[in-house]
Amino acid sequence: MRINTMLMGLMAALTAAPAFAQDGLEVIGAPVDGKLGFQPAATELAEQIQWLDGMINVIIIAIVLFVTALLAICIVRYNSKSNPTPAKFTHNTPLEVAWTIVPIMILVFIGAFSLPVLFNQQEIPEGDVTIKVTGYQWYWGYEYIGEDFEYDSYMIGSPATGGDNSYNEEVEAQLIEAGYQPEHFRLATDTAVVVPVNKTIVMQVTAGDVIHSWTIPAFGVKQDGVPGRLAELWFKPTQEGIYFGQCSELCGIAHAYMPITVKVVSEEEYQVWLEEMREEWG
Ligand SMILES: [Cu+2]
Repeated sequence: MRINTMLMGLMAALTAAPAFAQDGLEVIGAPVDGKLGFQPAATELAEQIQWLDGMINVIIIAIVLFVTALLAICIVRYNSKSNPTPAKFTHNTPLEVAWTIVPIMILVFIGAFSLPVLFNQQEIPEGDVTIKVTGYQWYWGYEYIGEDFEYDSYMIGSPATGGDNSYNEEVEAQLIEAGYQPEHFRLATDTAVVVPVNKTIVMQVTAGDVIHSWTIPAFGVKQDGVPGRLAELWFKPTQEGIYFGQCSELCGIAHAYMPITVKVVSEEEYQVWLEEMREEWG
């Protein structure tokens, strides 16, 4: 059954046409049905996080195997049948020292690798582009700092785009029209965050009503937006494409319907987009 499902998923993945949006951008950061693991890493931060996850997983698996083996040895060798007269000692100092020091060393080892990643995330560099994002019930507002425009971003299929948060033919038509595929329902938005590739983007994250959370998994970033506070995150996307995220802090009845779409474009395309926005809103 499980193998069947996996095979079917594989078949679907092999036969599906690559998802190209209207403007020639490929959808890179999106959840895929039945897939395991992370979305492709599109920033150095995401690469570091995914490497850390893999490394810690090796340690976890080794510990699980070791403890399971100890348990199995005890069950087989020291049950009442094979070991009718148990030993009576209660202490073994070298052993106790070892099982205190070894875990400390493992934790220090993990910390030595995870803390630099944490600092890299949390130390916000000077941004080439700074965008203030505000979470609302249930959409996102974007303000490009230093520019005269700001705009809101609604899920395609939400009431703001004439839908009722459910999927129907009209929504499908809107998705195709905007350059997405039907499977991008609940991920694609009517307007997207547009940023240039290989540039440092700083997002100032806040909220206007309740707590929301802005994330793009493929960038390895996630930050709660708290009303009255301004938090920051940063990323430097290394690959042009379309990336999706979803509000990640339960914020009310339509929490599932306020996705995030980021388009990473070339510097030239970004400048063209900026000009268009300035003309439209300036
Ligand atoms: Cu939300």
